[in-house]
Amino acid sequence: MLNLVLFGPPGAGKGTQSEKLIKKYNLVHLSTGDLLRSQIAAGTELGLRAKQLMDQGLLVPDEVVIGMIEYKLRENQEAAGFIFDGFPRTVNQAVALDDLLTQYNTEITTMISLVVEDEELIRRLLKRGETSGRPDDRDEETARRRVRVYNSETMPVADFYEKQGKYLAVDGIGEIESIFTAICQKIEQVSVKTQ
Ligand code: B4P
Repeated sequence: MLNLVLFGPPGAGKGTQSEKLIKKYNLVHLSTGDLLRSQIAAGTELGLRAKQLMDQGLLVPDEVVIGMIEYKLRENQEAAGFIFDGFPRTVNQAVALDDLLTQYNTEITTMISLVVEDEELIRRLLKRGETSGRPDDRDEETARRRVRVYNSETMPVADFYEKQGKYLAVDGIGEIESIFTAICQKIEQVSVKTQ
């Protein structure tokens, strides 16, 4: 099984690259951002609570996102593997993910971290905001808050995987296609090693 964590700050290109990776490796895409946005669109109670936090650029509570991932893993037990996009975003979520995967006799294969400097992230988020209609992309203050939250709450997740020998960094600046090629090369190196 190939289980990837695609990691990186908001706007690093996790969603963009995930779309390409799921096709190439036949993986199930689990994006907590997308799952939360579909709860908001459906007007559920969970969605309404999540929206208040997401619109401000803050993280949704761990138990909410862990519960969503737990449900999706149960629903996709026949999958060839998963790509976790935007999850885990805290060390608590990373611990919970390891526990959940152990229950299914599997584990994270590797974490790929997309590295992009803060000012480029702000530029991308505000550009996406011109067309996406996403409230969390609309103004600079919120975009900057999201990057700050990433640096304080999410960055420690990289150490968590580094200690397990599973951290791989990829430069997230450049053409989408060349970043995709660099990610695939990392995945293939890891797959050869684990065969
Ligand atoms: P997410 O949906 O995960 O959103 P993201 O960080 O903005 O996106 P991503 O990195 O995928 O960017 P994309 O490819 O679209 O999270 C949204 C919110 O949900 C969070 O702030 C939080 O509130 C909540 N949430 C989600 N998961 C959570 C969790 N686990 N725990 C708690 N809360 C959680 O790329 C961005 C833009 O850049 C696009 O416009 C794209 O076209 C462009 N782009 C991509 N690659 C490019 C490149 N190489 N060059 C130039 N532009 C590029």
